[in-house]
Amino acid sequence: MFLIPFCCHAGGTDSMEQICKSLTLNQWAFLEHFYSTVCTTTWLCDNRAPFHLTKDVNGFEQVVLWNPRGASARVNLNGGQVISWRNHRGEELLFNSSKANFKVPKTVRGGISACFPQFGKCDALDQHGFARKRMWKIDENPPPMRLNDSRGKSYVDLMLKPAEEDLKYWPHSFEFRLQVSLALDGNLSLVSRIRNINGKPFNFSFAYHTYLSVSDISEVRIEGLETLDYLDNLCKRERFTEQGDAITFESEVDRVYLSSAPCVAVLDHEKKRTYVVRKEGLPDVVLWNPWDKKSKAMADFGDSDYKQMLCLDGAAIETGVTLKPGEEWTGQVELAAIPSSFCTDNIHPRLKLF
Ligand code: TA6
Repeated sequence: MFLIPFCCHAGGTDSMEQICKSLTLNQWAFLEHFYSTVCTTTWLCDNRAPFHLTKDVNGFEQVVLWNPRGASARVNLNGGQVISWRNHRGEELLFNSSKANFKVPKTVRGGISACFPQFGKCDALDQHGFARKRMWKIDENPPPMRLNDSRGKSYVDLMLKPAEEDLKYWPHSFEFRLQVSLALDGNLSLVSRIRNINGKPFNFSFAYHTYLSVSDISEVRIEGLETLDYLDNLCKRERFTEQGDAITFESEVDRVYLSSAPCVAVLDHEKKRTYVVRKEGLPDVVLWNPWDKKSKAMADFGDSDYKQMLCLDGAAIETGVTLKPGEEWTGQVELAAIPSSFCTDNIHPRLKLF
């Protein structure tokens, strides 16, 4: 028993998964007690569970987060990209393309990346901005967050400042702090804080480009976007109103839903799993599936990969965000993956508020 926290701390990731699967309920109860008392007071005085800095198989730096039940998340310092989120059974919840290239330090097609300072491709900036292409640093001493309950969470704080090259195309100084955390219940949260340290106001758009793993896209239903207006990227961003009940997929979808409620659910019938995405500071939602034709046109995407994924991004796109000098913006998402013996009416009580 006592080995488990130490495995976690020392980064024995594979054996940790094996050990977690073999634990009885009583052992879990003991472990939780152990974490909330002994570990947190002897290792870290702020009650957080430790994170582990490691290198992936290609030698790139990666942060591993574990929770005491065996859920985990992996964050690449390159791109500040969350590349994996697993539940306590070791099941991967994020999609990574079967042709994703992990060998070069660039954005991997999959996972979750923060798109900043633009979502899409409007001007000289790269598609979805440069933040996901830069090397992030671990921020050892971030300013405290409003209402941040770090108890029992495993989390890492990352930081990005503009490179010389970025200022040529987007001449605004900023500090971008990203906290990725894994809670005791296995929920994954990303909190971005972007501060204007420029002499002038600036405007940006933003999205957490989130590739969720699903069993079969034809069996998936989205709830929480009914009756909303959306911009259709397949029709030159023309504005439409969603007519149907829950959204299902039968062909390519590439839309920005405007001003949605804080909760959107993805119901995966085959897996009997529901993802609930809760967002704050992010009025819009991007929904994307490339379907068969576009899949074949993407070099780093398998021809049939579209069947096992969809992107559902909490975003601020239509009006973007304007920050005056010295101002800071916060945008966050919390992702939960819960069994589908669940109805939409229960979304709100089952998820704690930010
Ligand atoms: O709306 C989502 C979208 O912008 C699509 O148009 C598609 O291009 C997709 O994102 C791809 O993004 P990625 O950066 O993952 O290639």
